[in-house]
Amino acid sequence: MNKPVALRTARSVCPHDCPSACALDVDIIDASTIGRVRGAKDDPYTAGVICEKVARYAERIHHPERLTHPLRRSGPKGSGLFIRISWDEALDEIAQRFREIEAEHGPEAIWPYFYAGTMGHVQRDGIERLRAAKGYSRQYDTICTGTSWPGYIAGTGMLGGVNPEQMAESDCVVIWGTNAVHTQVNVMTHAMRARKDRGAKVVVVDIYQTATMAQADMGLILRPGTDGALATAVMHVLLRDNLADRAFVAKYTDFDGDFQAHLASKTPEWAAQITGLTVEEITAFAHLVGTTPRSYFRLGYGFTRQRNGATAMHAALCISAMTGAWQHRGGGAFHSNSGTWRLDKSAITGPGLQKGDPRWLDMSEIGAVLTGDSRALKGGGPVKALLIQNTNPASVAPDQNLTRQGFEREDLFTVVHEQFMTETAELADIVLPATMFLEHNDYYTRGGHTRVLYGPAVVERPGETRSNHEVINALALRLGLDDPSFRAGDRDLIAETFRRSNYPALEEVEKIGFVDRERPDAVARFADGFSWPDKRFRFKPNWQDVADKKGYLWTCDPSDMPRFADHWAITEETDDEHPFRLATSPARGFLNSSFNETPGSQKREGVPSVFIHPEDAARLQIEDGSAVTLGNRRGSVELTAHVRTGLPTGVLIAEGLHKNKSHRNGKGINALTNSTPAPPFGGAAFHDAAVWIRKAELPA
Ligand SMILES: Nc1nc2c(c(=O)[nH]1)N[C@H]1C(S)=C(S)[C@@H](COP(=O)(O)OP(=O)(O)OC[C@H]3O[C@@H](n4cnc5c(=O)[nH]c(N)nc54)[C@H](O)[C@@H]3O)O[C@H]1N2
Ligand SMILES: Nc1nc2c(c(=O)[nH]1)N[C@H]1C(S)=C(S)[C@@H](COP(=O)(O)OP(=O)(O)OC[C@H]3O[C@@H](n4cnc5c(=O)[nH]c(N)nc54)[C@H](O)[C@@H]3O)O[C@H]1N2
Ligand code: SF4
Ligand SMILES: [Mo]
Repeated sequence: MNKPVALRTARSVCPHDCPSACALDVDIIDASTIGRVRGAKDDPYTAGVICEKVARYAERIHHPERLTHPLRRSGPKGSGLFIRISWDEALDEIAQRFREIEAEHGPEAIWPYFYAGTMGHVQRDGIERLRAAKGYSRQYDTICTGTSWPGYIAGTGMLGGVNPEQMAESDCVVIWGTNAVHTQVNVMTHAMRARKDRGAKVVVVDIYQTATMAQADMGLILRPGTDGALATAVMHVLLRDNLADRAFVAKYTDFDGDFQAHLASKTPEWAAQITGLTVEEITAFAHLVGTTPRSYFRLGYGFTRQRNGATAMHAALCISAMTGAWQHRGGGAFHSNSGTWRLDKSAITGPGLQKGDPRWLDMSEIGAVLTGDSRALKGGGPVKALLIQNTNPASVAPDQNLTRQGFEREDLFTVVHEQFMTETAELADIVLPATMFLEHNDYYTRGGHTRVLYGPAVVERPGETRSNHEVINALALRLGLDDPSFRAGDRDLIAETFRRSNYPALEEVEKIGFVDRERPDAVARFADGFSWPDKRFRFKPNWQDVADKKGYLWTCDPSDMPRFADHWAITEETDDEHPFRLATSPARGFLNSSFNETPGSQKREGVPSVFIHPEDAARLQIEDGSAVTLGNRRGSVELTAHVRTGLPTGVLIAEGLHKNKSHRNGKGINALTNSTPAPPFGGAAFHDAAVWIRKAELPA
């Protein structure tokens, strides 16, 4: 067959929850058909490179299983039996049920629930406007950034760092706790430029030999949840061997005798015991960053998905302050630029419409919330209705069996607005079909670079799909709300947001496709001081100050936390019954649970599998390809063993969120993960679970 010829190329933005926020060039074949998707060559961060799953986006947008009509459940919950209904029937029924529930139980019995399916602000966050105007229960956002952001802010005082394009000018790029080849391929573009052009060293810190580590000059494989020990030992060596930048430390940080005394016992020998690294590895890493002024610390999310993730992030970040890397072009640290956009989103989220002061329910604890845990419900009444957009909690949320039990409640009315019949949609009473990014208008931010990008509707939508924005507005009007924002179009809210934010006008932004929010280099590297009142970087974090800055809610007793940058031994430890530590690291072909429906990604990822070290496998008589069961107090999951080296003994890695039904017992990997909020402010410790493994009773 001949390849279809593109009619034109449209500029767009990848909407998915990946730090790269790539600028895209999309081949448009006809009014409703796309062809190849490519990374924009003229975008400095995208630099012509995108991941293969988005390059094949035609598979997702034109997928035969896309939802195209509203549906009403016609069998028991979760049976998958639905009948087609009209939009009017669907919206009338939702509005009526919401009104009844509100009348009987109050507005807090309704919980709008959303996350990051699209990262466009109008389509993602508009649900907040409806929530505010009705006084429905609030959502405390923790599932992704709950530990990492506070950990970073605890040091610098704000969420921003040196422009990641400068990785290309670094002499040593430290990729810490992120598998960038899988999760944000553009980090590799810039890091590899530095290596090619400048002979830069690339260091990767992870808990197994990832695809990213395979490209590194120095790979450090440590035991899960021990990054704080590595970081403090590195600082010990920097001080011991006179490699700390004493002048920087004196001028820019809160370094004092107490912290120095604290580090005195954090020897490489001490850290070797905890991390499983050798003294030589720890010392060599410290010497490398201590003698390379232009060291760039690219700190990821992965290592913060341990229960001690917030303190681990802070400790890793501290190395850059100890070496003074911040002063040098190509050096410094970076986690996310999400604190730099200076966007006033009130036109979208409607804080001025807020009714009452409803409770905050932690999204990561959706299982506990829906099963009536009074702590999770903040002492209030049960949740009787869910309105879900943009997320698939029946797959992605921790403690899946508890989550599912909640969704199966007969007295819970669940509405799911989706592109596909996900595990969550299958558990709904009403399913609404959603548009995709090329079918609606929005603007996008992500923490991985400096630009805010615009993505217009460029193809016709299939069937009766509607955008999130349209559904929120239609529901709001049916629920009697009359704010003009509920009659506005998506472009109106974008234009108004840009206006309130003192951005260029939408018409201007449309012409070039982006607004660059790059901050002057000196500002990005805190040359005038860090973002605390005394302008000093904090080795001694004050977590209450972090909470005050961001409105975080405490989930632990502050006095239980370490005083200084440290290793905090609170991960889920192994015992005789649960001798393995499991991490659920990301797969290359999937993005959380998105793309686990596309043929190309399914082919790349194969069956759900778990990596196990040859010694562990031999002891348990597990062979490569054996069907295995993993379990703990929360549940059990069926996987296929993949016996390989490149991970410590006692550690298991299960990459990716396969469909729950791709597992032999229909339970996804999150049946094993823990939803107890991580300290200090919540968050899900997805890579932190103690489990047992054995040969399965079910055949492979
Ligand atoms: N292909 C693909 N891309 C994605 C995603 C995906 O699922 N698939 N998810 C997207 C989303 S929502 C996000 S937030 C980002 C997240 O992207 P990342 O920042 O890369 O974070 P994670 O994917 O959680 O994990 C990254 C790495 O951390 C490692 N890790 C786990 N525990 C530890 C530890 O204790 N110490 C250290 N040093 N490393 C540890 C894991 O093994 C994994 O290799 O990626 C986004 N991009
Ligand atoms: N075990 C384990 N679990 C994890 C993680 C892990 O590393 N390990 N990672 C966690 C992280 S970092 C995150 S951020 C969460 C993410 O969890 P989610 O935000 O749930 O991410 P996705 O699985 O990508 O699901 C997004 C859903 O939104 C839908 N969607 C996309 N665009 C639109 C739209 O415009 N409108 C509507 N209505 N729907 C849309 C997609 O079809 C998809 O089903 O998962 C977490 N879960
Ligand atoms: S998923 Fe990430 S790397 Fe892939 S196109 Fe989207 S933003 Fe770029
Ligand atoms: Mo995430």
